[in-house]
Amino acid sequence: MVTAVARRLAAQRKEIDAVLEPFLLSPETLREVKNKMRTELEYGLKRETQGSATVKMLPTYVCGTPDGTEKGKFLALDLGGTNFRVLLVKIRSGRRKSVRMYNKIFAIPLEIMQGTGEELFDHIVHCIADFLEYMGIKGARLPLGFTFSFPCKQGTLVGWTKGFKATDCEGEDVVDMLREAIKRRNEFDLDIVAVVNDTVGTMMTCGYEDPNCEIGLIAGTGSNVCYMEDMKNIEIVEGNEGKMCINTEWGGFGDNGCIDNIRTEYDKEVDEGSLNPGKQRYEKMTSGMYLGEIVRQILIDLTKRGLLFRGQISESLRKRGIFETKFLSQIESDRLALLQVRQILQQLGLDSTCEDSIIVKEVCGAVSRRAAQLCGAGLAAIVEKKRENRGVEHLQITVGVDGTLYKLHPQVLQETVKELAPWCDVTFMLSEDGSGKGAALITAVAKRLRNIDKYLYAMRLSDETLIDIMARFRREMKNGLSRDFNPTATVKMLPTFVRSIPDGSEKGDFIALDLGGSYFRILRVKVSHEKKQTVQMESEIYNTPEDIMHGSGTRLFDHVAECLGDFMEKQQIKDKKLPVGFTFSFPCRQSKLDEGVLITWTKRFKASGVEGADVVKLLNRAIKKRGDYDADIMAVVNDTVGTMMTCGFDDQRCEVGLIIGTGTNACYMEEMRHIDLVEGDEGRMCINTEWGAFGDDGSLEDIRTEFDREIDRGSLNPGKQLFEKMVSGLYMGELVRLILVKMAKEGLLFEGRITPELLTKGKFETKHVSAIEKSKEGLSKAKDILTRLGVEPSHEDCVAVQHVCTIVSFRSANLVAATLGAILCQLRDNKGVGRLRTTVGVDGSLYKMHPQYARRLHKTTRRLVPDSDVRFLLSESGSGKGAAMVTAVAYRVCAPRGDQPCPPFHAEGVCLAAGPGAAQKASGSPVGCSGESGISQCGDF
Ligand code: 0WK
Ligand code: 0WK
Ligand code: BGC
Ligand code: BGC
Repeated sequence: MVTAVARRLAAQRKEIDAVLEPFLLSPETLREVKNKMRTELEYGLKRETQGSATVKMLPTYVCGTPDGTEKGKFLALDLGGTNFRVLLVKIRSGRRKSVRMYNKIFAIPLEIMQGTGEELFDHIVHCIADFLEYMGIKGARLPLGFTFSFPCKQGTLVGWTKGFKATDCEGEDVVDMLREAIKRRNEFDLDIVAVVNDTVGTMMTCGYEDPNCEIGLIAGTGSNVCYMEDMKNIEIVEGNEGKMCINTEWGGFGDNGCIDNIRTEYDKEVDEGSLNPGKQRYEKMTSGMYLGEIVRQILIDLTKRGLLFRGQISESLRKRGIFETKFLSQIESDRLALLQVRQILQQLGLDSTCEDSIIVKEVCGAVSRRAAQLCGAGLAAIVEKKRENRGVEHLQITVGVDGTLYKLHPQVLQETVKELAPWCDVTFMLSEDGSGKGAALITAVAKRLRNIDKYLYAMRLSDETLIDIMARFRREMKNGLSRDFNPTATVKMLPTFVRSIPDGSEKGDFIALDLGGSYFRILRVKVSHEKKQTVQMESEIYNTPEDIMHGSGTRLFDHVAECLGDFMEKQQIKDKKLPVGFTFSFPCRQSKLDEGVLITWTKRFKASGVEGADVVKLLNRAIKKRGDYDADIMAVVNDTVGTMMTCGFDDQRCEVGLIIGTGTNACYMEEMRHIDLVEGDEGRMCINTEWGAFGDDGSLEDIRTEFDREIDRGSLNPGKQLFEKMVSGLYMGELVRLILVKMAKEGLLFEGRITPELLTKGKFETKHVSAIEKSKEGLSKAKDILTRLGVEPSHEDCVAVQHVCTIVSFRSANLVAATLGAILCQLRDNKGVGRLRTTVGVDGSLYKMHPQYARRLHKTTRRLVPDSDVRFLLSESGSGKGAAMVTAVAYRVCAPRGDQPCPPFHAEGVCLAAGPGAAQKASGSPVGCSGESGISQCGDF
């Protein structure tokens, strides 16, 4: 008898073990789950796989954790967990740093959760009204932070989870739905500033106490985690600097079947019976909403097998959802005696024996333990990723946690993480105050940045606007090229008489002058031709004092001639009359290569008596006046042209020259047939656009801001070079300073402190903008720079100033991309090709020194002109080499066969276009060029 009972019990035991065995996950299995989770995390971060990833990795645009300077009064809503809470959060910063919260919990009836979206948001607004009434703050238009614990992409609901299924909400903007409901009620108004996920709110709440908290975990009704990821790993968001919080939405892990090997038939049962079958599979194995159901399914199965409740499946057991999370943990907790378990089962309408309660307890334990282990495996993948991101051997990190399930079973999860991520020392910090506090902290930061955005809104240019500016600039180019409109055109499209880029046959010994950028450089350029064409350069930088820049033209050119004399002395070539190429980086009208009539000064120069004069003549006069050396100025070129030629030396595709430095400008190879101002239709000529003057006719007024107008008013040439003043390095730092002064005056920065230094023009330089936008050390640089301006900046101030720098420099890169885009379209159409392949030679301190500028420019250009393959080639050696190349070409063309240099050269336009005729037409009379010398290489490639 006894043996028969023992055998039956043993058989029962065996059968129960078999049922529960799949819930006992081995360390290997858990490690496998961790690795699979890691793979899915990476998929979600990558641009090409993000679309199909099951773990969505949603960017939250939260780029920092609290730093204690947040302050103000905020309303917070907390929807999506067990309770719907409305909170009033008062945050104090500084020495009396504190957060006080008042909240009220409201029920969300099932019919509201699963009714229409309108009903749901009306219900939410009804609760808010009730709360505002209760707090006596109905009239206060408080800023609101909305914890909305569902997957949202930039505020748009991706899909409902957990118990929610309200109609007409998926794909809709949550803020809009709430705003409409508030409008419908028309009783109060709120300023909805931020929508955050509960994991993010939880991380921020804990981060307020522990700055090492960079992960937020919810193990509650639902299951999810967020963490601070390095921007460089987030491909779908612009920018590489700093971090951003990613809401993983790991609940969807396994929706592609990758963990089907551990899903049991009970899991499948629960999924089929859920509101969203096939979705949130991982969540359905790990979160409070479903664990009870899994237990119930197992109990039903065991009962059907006669192993439980005497094989009787009661009505109660058939009832979905009877095993709430709280019962689960009560039943399985060791503190509860079996009798009490039976009482709970009794309460649930389940008549049980002692054995039954032991089995039920076991089943609850197995299911919740597996949930905790699976959560641990997922979390281990995250902390391991953080360790790699930081590149450290051993990681110390805090995880902010919330959720009813976690609160009931913390150990197993922590042990699993420890086992699977042994190199990580993880502190679990239970969020005492829920995510409402976190939502209020985010609102405080967002409100601040938004106020800044309010100022800078006009500086954020959409692609639509950029494409429009591209079209406007294209029109200006056309006007500049046309004989009729050129006189009134703002973009002067100046012919340069450079007809091609170097073809490798240039050679000789040249002097190059490079005036107009940050430095005045004089170079000796030796182009030789052993086996391969090589270029040797030696150079000197000379200072050009402001009083010379602003003095008389005579003094300026005497200064240039003096420096040249000094250079030739040092080079011991005072006895030589070397051909000189003169890079003169200002708008000059030319009728031939060795003539440049200055149209107007730009940038820092204002020397008198030069505008309207030929700078070659002025320089020759200054040299002659000295009488201690002689030089043959054979070409005057713009720095854009010099840059194009310098890069053309290495890349024959280079047909655009771009400068983004003290000033900004571009040149490109235009078809002669489009250049009305120069005779002839054959071949091409380089056009110096002088795009700095774009908008001088008011055509950019719609995008110019009050700060741009202030810059212009305070400049050497008001009303001129308006585009340049929105873009280039001479003005960018000052633009930022003016914005900071205004924001400080409005109390948005430095607690309203304004110091004499901050009020001093030019005190905030463009190099400061570049330093502050540097990735890792940007904020500390901001602190140094702002401290030197005497404003005692808070961390928040530094974040805000970095934000201002980013928006100002971003606008610059976007505007240059728009005008460059217009030139690329012109080249594409000129060639009549569907897809343009070309190279842009670039130079200039802003492009070179600013950490993000080049990347942003490249990216926007490719977005604006998608049907083009553009290579950006940085000019390593400046435009001096290019000027020497132009001189070499001019020299080569007019040099008689053999190496005797030809007499001083006054060619009217060096034409290398195909066929002898071209030379004829260009100059009208044959001047030394034979017309047949190696021309085939040039013309458009
Ligand atoms: C409390 C947080 C709330 C979150 C909830 C999750 O304030 O934002 O949604 O925890 O836990 P649950 O209530 O779902 O167990
Ligand atoms: C270096 C070139 C020079 C040009 C300058 C522009 O050699 O011709 O004017 O770049 O950059 P900036 O010095 O104005 O930043
Ligand atoms: C939602 C998440 C949320 C989690 C915890 C999941 O169902 O998709 O957005 O964070 O539940 O509440
Ligand atoms: C000048 C251009 C020059 C550019 C870049 C502008 O101010 O007008 O000629 O190319 O600066 O240096």
